[in-house]
Amino acid sequence: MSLWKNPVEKQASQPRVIMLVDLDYFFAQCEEVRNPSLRNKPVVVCVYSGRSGESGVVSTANYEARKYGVKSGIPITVAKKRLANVDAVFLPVDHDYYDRVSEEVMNILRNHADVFEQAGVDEAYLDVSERVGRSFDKARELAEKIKEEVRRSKGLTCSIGIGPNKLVAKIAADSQKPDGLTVVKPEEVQGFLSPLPVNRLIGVGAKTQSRMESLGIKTIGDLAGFSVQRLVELFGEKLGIYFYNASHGVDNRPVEEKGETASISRISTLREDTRDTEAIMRKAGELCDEIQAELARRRLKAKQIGIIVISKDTSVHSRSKTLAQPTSNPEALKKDVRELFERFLRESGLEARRVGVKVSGFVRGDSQRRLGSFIQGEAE
Ligand code: DCP
Ligand code: CA
Ligand code: CA
Repeated sequence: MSLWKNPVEKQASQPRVIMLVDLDYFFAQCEEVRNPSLRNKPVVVCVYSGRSGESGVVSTANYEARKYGVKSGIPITVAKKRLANVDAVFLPVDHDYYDRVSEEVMNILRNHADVFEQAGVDEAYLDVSERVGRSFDKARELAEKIKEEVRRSKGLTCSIGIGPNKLVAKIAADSQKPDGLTVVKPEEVQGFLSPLPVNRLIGVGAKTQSRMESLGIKTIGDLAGFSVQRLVELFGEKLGIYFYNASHGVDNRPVEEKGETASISRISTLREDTRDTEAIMRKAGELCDEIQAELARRRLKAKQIGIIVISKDTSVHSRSKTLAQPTSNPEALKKDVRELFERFLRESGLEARRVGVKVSGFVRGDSQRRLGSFIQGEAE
């Protein structure tokens, strides 16, 4: 089989420079930002199951609490015991707040990437190859700048890993926390990975780890000592080849903007209930401007545009159309939005209380590549 003859996929001919930015003790750090008097105290963010006062698990804890062995996933009761004699603070999760902070940080990060991929609520991959001229030293400077900007504007610390691919960047970010910055140049990859325990590789859970241990594989270096044929015999073709590549620090997955939302929408309440197109357009025009700013920031154009009308009786109505040309031009957006509202007012006798504008069917501003499909969520 051809895969066996040349199992290690070559790294891309042009070396890439990939960054993984991960916010430190994220939910707990958000709580510290909201209430600075929490700093220096153990802070435990909890998912209360609601069954009884203290049933549930720890979502995350700040580093002060981690000194006492409190971490994600342990029961709240256990955390309370470990912090029994300490002035610790237990708080319920507030996802809306963390999501807002996350979005603001992601907007900062996105601005520093050639290609941006959000990989979780508190982490993102940035392909910065072009903007640093493929220099790892320049990438380190950029990372320091990013850390400073996130700290200055949001009050948050993060840990950054830089490597020639996602796999190395992620492991590098994890290797020094909190407030870490770890750069692994291509020639340093094998030396960096070899001493680490195998379970630092994605896909090596407790079961695989104990299986590997019985084969004498404790570190990533041990794994790298196996031939690909042997690993395929042991773990099957797909996993065997993956383990072989991963243990040698090879990972060709691109950074992709697949996490991008499928639509951007804004909605707002009118001064008073109305059927007047001009009154509606004063509000809807503002919404178009906000959407245009968001499209510009993400360097996107939209191919579908829609309006939402919520009437006095709270019923939700929508109209949408596909544009001949993708656009991010605010005047073009407003013209289509006006048409859609006029159509709605012709077809319905209702008064509008809240109005919304939504765009979707994104293509990149500089090409026609389609990014997401149109999701039609509203009831007619
Ligand atoms: N999270 C959770 N339950 C888990 C793991 C995580 O609710 N078992 C939530 C809370 C975390 C957030 O996801 O704040 C991000 O997870 P991370 O794994 O990145 O962990 P933290 O950011 O909390 O800590 P670290 O400083 O180790 O990154
Ligand atoms: Ca984190
Ligand atoms: Ca994370």
